[in-house]
Amino acid sequence: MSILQILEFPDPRLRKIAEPVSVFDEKLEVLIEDMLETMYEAEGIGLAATQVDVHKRLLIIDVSENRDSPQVFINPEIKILEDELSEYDEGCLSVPGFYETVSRPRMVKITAQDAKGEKFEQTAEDILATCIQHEIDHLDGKLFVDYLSILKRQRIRSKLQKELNKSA
Ligand code: QAP
Ligand code: CO
Repeated sequence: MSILQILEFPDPRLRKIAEPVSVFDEKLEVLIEDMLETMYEAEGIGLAATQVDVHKRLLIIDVSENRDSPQVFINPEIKILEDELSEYDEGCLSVPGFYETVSRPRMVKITAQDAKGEKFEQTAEDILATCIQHEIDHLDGKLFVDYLSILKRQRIRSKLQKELNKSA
C-alpha cells in the first residue's frame, strides 16, 4: 500500500471532470486501498479520486468515530430527498487549514457501485449526506470554497498559494 499525494487548491487539476469507472479490476482495488491509507493518514473523513489526481468517479468516506467503517462509492449518483438544508463547517484535505460553513440538502439517496461493480442504494442524512455531496462535487471539479464569497475564496487561495510557493 502507498500514501498518495493530495492535490491542493488552487491546483487546476482539481477542476477536471472525472470519467465513469468501467473496469472493476485488481488495479481499482489497489487504488481504493491506497486512497483509504491516504485518507486515514491525513485524518480525513472523505477523499475523492480527483484529489489524488486520478480522474475517475470514485470516492471513499469514513465518518465513524473509530475510523473503522470505510465506505466506497463508485459512479455515485444522488437524489435529494428533502428540501431541508443542513449546515456544517466543512473542511477539505485539498484546502488544508480552512473551515467554512456550507449549507446542503440534509437527506439524499445515493445509487452507486461497490469495488466489485455491484450496484447498491443507500439513504444518507446529516454529516454523511454532506460528505457525499462534498466528495461528488470533487468528481465534477468543484470545491467547497466555490460556495463561499469571492472575497473569502480569494483570501484562502492567496494564503495557500503562498504556502505552495514556499515549498517549491
Ligand atoms: C469533507 O474533509 C467534509 O484542513 C472531508 O488540516 C469535511 O476530510 C465534509 C482535513 C467536513 C463535511 C464536513 C482538513 C484534515 C480533513 C484539514 C476532510 C486538515 C486536516 C478534511
Ligand atoms: Co474535499
